[in-house]
Amino acid sequence: MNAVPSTPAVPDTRCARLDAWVADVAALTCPDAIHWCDGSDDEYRALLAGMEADGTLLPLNPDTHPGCWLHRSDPEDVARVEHLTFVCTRARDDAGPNNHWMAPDEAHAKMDALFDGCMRGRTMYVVPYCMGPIDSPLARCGVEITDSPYVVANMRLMTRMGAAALARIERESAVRDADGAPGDAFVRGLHSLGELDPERRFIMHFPEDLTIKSFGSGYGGNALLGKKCHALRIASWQARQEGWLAEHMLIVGIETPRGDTHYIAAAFPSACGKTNLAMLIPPEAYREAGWKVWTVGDDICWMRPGADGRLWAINPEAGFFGVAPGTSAASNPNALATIQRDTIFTNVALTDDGQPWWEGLDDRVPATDWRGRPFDPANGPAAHPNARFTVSAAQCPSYSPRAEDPQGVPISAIVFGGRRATTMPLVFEARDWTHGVFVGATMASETTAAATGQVGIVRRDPMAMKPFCGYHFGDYFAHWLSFDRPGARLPKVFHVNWFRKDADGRFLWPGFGENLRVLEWIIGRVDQRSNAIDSVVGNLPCPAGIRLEGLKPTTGSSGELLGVDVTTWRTELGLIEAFIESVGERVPGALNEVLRRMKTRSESEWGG
Ligand code: GTP
Ligand code: SPV
Ligand code: MN
Repeated sequence: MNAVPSTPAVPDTRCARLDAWVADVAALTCPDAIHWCDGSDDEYRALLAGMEADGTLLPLNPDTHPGCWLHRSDPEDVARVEHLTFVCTRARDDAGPNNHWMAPDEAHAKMDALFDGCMRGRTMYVVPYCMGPIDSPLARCGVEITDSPYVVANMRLMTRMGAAALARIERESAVRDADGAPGDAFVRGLHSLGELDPERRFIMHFPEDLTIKSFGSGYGGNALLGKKCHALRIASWQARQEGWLAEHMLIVGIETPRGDTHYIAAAFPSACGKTNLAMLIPPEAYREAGWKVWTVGDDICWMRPGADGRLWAINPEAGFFGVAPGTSAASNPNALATIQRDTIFTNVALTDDGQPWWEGLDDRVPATDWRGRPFDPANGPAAHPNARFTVSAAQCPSYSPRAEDPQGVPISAIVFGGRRATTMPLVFEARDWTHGVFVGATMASETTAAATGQVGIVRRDPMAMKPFCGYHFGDYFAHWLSFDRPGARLPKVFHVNWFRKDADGRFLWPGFGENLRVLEWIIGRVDQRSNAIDSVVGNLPCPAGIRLEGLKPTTGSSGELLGVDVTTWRTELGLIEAFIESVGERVPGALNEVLRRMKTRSESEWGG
């Protein structure tokens, strides 16, 4: 057991609904103790000390990585499990073909049977948290009940957790009660590690009741319920009802030499470069000219139209749960600087002097792999390919002062992108909002290690939300289209692909910091400073539109990188059509119309 002092076991907040729920959960799960988290430093220190004592956390080298810890998860519990993740709406169709569905009654019964008595011998933690700046009208609160101190520690880094969040919940609940409004002012999340048995692992969402139940996993998105479960699956449902958007997007501010800052929101699927783009360091010539990059968020974006018609966005998170492999002084120096202290590493390797290590960091040879075995290349990579770091965003050198702004930041451009070895050019611009929604709705990407299952398979991943949209994709596309209304000043929409490869499998584009060259063209389009060529696919940069000087010559010609190949695009249009059909009749007619026009035009320009 750990050394965290327990506050009164009897719930006594000023929110009767919260008290009643906590009492019900305690009666079901039978914990030995209940701890209400206040989010204080003392509490955090005690949690860490308890986990060090029972081996859940190993301290890392205090000279090189003060306040840093290693957690080794169960080897069968290292990524999100999409096939065990359900959306449980009363009407099956509301979950859509994009979600696994179970009837709410059946799902509750199944989960409650698993939770029955599952916290015997354990402490139950009650974790009030706020997604977004605590005083922001765009922020939303939740309470996660969990028996994992590792989850509590991660939630403290990833959210605004503790007393201030509870006070907001109490205040908002009182207002709701006074108004006689139905339902809760907070999202209820119940989580237990169970026995970590992959056969008894489920993540269930009840968006109609703002409720999440997750059993049998201690891994990130399955267990830190504020993140994907609340801030994307439940929030996307709430956002549709309330007229906003909850998206799998980074938010980055690009300050130009003229002194203006454009905020860009970008949706790339899991492990496809959001953290890297959010923390980008400009190439030297750009730095010298005065370009600066400000990180607002690296994974989730909540945005809503403001009084001025623009979309205003907040990052609901307070920390980064980032992919470790591939992070280096060359690829992402800001991330590397962020994680030198007070960071929890999960499933990384260790050097012989107790420093965290992963593939792509440097050319040292690790002593121990992610499972704690002596490193042997015959066992595969030393760090798990989905090894992660958890760290407070405030430690990031490029963290934007605007990240804490309760009003959020205005979005100038929305960028969609994925991992595509072929077909997709480096960048193109959508013709208008409807075409932009089409581009997002039909995007695809090669799968990565962030979810269990085969890696490298091209699948449609609309708006990078395939695993995260809490309702029917057809309704989701219609919701996106609905923002185009009188008075709206919507962002321009783009698609990028950093991952195009040559015939030998090498990336054609250097990526990382050099991606600013593409963002410069994008900002130029927003400011009406850069030109474009109209094509079937969308607006492409003019040959000299993207500054390539100073780049190492890549293996491909710029035509291969920037252009559109007719044969592969004909195939792509066929795949897009099949996907749209698979989503079914809830797909808005406007998207079918975009496809029809693209096909007609491709026939006349590319030949039948
Ligand atoms: P989630 O946290 O899973 O949602 O992922 P993410 O989109 O934040 O992914 P992240 O930025 O951590 O990128 C993951 C992988 O993509 C790492 O292995 C990076 O090295 C690689 N990567 C990121 N940006 C680029 C790029 O511009 N070019 C290339 N070739 N690889 C990149
Ligand atoms: C992702 O998989 O997109 C992540 C990591 O950001 S997790 O929180 O585990 O979902
Ligand atoms: Mn993500």
